[in-house]
Amino acid sequence: MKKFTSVKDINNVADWVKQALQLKSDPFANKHIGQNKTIGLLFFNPSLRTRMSTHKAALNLGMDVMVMNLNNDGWQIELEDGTVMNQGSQEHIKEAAAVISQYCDIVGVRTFPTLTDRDRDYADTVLNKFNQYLTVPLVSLESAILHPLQSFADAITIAEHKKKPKPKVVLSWAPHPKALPQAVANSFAEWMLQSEVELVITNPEGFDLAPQFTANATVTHQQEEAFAGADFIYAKNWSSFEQYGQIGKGLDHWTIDQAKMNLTNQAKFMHCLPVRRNVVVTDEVLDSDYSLAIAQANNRTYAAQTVLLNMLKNGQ
Ligand code: AN0
Ligand code: CP
Repeated sequence: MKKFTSVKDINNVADWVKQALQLKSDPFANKHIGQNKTIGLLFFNPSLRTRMSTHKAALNLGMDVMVMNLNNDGWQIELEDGTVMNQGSQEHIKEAAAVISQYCDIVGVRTFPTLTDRDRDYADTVLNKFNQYLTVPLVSLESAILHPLQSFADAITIAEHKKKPKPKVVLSWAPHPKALPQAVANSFAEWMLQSEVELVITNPEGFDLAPQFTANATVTHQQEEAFAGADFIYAKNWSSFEQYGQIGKGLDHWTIDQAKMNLTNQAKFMHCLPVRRNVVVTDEVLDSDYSLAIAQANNRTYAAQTVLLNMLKNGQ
């Protein structure tokens, strides 16, 4: 496996979830496989879960880990070919990726979108330039448009907690004061459409996700209608894809609270974290015993470990 940047890089979600649950039950079984192998984790943006869970996954496989915060500690990287580099950028991606490939056997990259230039963001330029110039396998640690390690962990969590073969899973938009990427939502939709679930997406008008990730999904602008009979409520804010990068105004009634959860089939509540309390979701829901947010974060380790194990076994 040369790259893990989307659900398209794996053949079967259910098989991968099974592998992850197997690893979770015996996390140190493959401790020898990563011996004398190094993973480099490159961050252009902040992270708690992705950084620590991917690090832990690598340690569980016996790997060495190098973490680099590229924005603060690295040279400013140029991505365009043929540029006269007499402005801000100090090092071209060609050299940076070639050098990093000598130090690392696997590389992870986190990069957020601009939320101002939709074409550039949806071309996933930073991730794809690394993919082009690295000579070792690449793991997305959340790109401008997708967050596959998160979605994989979410699929594992749903498999662990579902009470019927084909649960109703609702992805609900929720309010947020700042513009956020669509990556988590795009990716969750993409993975759920490849899973044995009934996916319903609910968001205000003007917040429909990119059709390339949501084709065949049911979309409704009526949140309460969507919640009826739901087995899982997955909350997430995203800024507008249509009015690119705009945030919602006057949409506070989209906050997820107990009254809305009462409309569901005793649904579990999910969120990728970090979450703004009493904006996205009320304390009562997040602190309830049906919230899976902390369990999802735990499964990030086993999602990452499954991906890294496949790369170590079949990466070349
Ligand atoms: C990011 C996002 O929405 O993509 C990362 C989530 C994993 N969230 C924030 O920036 C708050
Ligand atoms: N869920 C998630 O990816 O969290 P971090 O941004 O803290 O890594």
